[in-house]
Amino acid sequence: MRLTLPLLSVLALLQSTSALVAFPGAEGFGADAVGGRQGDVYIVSNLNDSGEGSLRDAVSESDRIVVFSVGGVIEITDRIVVSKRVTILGQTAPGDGITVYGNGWSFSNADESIVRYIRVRMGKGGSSGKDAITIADGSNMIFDHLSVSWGRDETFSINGSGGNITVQNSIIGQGLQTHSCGGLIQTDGGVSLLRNLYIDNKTRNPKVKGVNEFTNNVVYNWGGGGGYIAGGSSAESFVNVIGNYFISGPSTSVTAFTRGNENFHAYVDTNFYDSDKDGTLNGSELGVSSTNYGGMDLVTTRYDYPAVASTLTPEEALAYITKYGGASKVRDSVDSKLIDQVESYGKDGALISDEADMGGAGDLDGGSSPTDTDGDGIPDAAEEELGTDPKTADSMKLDSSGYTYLEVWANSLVPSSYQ
Ligand SMILES: *[C@@H]1O[C@H](CO)[C@@H](O)[C@H](O)[C@H]1NC(C)=O
Ligand SMILES: *[C@@H]1O[C@H](CO)[C@@H](O)[C@H](O)[C@H]1NC(C)=O
Ligand SMILES: *[C@@H]1O[C@H](CO)[C@@H](O)[C@H](O)[C@H]1NC(C)=O
Ligand SMILES: *[C@@H]1O[C@H](CO)[C@@H](O)[C@H](O)[C@H]1NC(C)=O
Ligand SMILES: CC(=O)N[C@H]1CO[C@H](CO)[C@@H](O)[C@@H]1O
Repeated sequence: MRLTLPLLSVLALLQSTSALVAFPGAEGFGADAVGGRQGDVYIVSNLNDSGEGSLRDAVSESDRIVVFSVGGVIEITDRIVVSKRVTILGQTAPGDGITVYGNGWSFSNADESIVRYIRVRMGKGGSSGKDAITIADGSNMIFDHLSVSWGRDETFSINGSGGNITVQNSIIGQGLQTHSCGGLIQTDGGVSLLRNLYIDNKTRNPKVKGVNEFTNNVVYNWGGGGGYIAGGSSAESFVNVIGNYFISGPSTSVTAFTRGNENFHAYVDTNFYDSDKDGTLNGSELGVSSTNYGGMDLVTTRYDYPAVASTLTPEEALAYITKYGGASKVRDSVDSKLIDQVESYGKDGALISDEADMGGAGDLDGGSSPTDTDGDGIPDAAEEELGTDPKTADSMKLDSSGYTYLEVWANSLVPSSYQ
C-alpha cells in the first residue's frame, strides 16, 4: 500500500499536465474546463422561457452538453441559473443562432462551464441591480465567442473565491446607463481576458483586481468613468497587460488606464492607444511608464500565467476581433452595428440607456431543424460524415481525441485555433 500512493500521485500529475482543453482553441486559466462531457446530451428544441425542451430546463441540471435544434430569440423573464458541469454549444443552432434576451445569467458556482457562440442580451426589463452575466464563486470555466450586452449593473462580472476562468473572443458592450459598466473582474484565482472587445461602456472596461491576464483585447469608446481601471485599492493585484488596442470614441473623456497604485503590479508590453477620434486608425505604442499606465507599479518580468498560443500585435488583435469577435458564426444586427462603430475609429459610438436605441435584440432567421433520427443531437447527415450511426444514440461516446462525438461535430462547425 505504501508504494501505491506515490504512484497514484504520479498518475494524477500526468493526467493533470496532459488535460484535454475544453475545445480546440481554448486558452488561458479556464482552458481545461470539462463541461458536461461525462454526462448526457440535452437538445434545446423550442424557444420557450421554461419547460421541457427549453434552454432554462437544459442548464438546470449538471453533467449535460446542451445543443440546439432551433434558432432564434429566447425571451426570458427570470434570470437563467446554470448548474455545474454544463457545456452550451450555441454554434449547433440552425439559422442565425441563439440570442437570449430579457434578463441575465448566473454562473455562480457553475464549475466546469463551457459556453460558446451565444448572445446574452439583458436589457432594461431585466432584474434591477443585476449583471448580464455574473460569476460569484466557481472555478474552471470558459466563455468563447459570446456577445454580451445591456447589463443593468455590470455586463460581465467575476468575483469571489473562484478562479481559473477564461473569457475569450467575445464582445462585452453597452452596459445600460446609468451604471453602464463593462465588468468587475476581481478574483485572486486567475482570470484570462483574451481577444475581447469592450465597447460603449461608461466605465470598468474592465475594472481589474487580483490575478489577471489581459491580452489582445480591443477597448473602444469608453466613457468618463474609465477604460481599463486598475482597481488596486489595498488589495494586491498581479496582472499582465499585453498587445491590447485602446481607441477613444465620442463618449471618451479620460485616458486608457486609470486608478493604479503601488499595490497594482503589472507587466505591460506593446499596448496601443489611438486617442484622437479622427476616423483613422493610427494609434501608437504607449510608452512603458507608470504615468501612461495610470499609476500602476510596473514590473519587468511577465507573470507566469497560461499564455496564448500566438500573441498578436494590437493591429492583428483588432483585425481578428472585428472579423471574428463575438457570436460571429452569424453576426446579428447589434454586433454588426458595434463593429461598424469600432471601424469608424473614433467617430461613432454611444452610451445607451435603452436597447431600443440599437433596434432591440433584432430578428433572427430560425433556420430549419435538421433530421436527427436517433435524437442524439448530431444530425443524420453529419453522423454519416463522422462515421457514427445515425440510428443509434451514440453522440456521448468518446472519440479517440478524447472529446465526445457530439463535441467533435460541434467543434467542426466553427474555426479552431484562436479563431
Ligand atoms: C412552448 O410554448 C408554447 C407557447 O406557450 C406552448 O404551446 C408549448 O406547449 C410549449 N412547449 C413545451 C414543450 O412546453
Ligand atoms: C461578488 O459580487 C456580488 C454582487 O455584487 C456580491 O454580492 C458579493 O458579495 C461579491 N462577493 C465577493 C466575495 O466579493
Ligand atoms: C486553478 O488551477 C490550479 C492548477 O490546477 C490549481 O492549483 C488552483 O487551485 C486552481 N484555483 C482555483 C481557484 O480553482
Ligand atoms: C493620427 O492622425 C492625426 C491627424 O489625422 C494626427 O493629429 C495624429 O498626430 C496622428 N497620430 C499619430 C500617432 O500618428
Ligand atoms: C458611460 C457610458 O457612456 N455608458 C454607456 C455605455 O453604453 C450604453 C449603451 O451605449 C450607454 O447608454 C451608456 O451611456
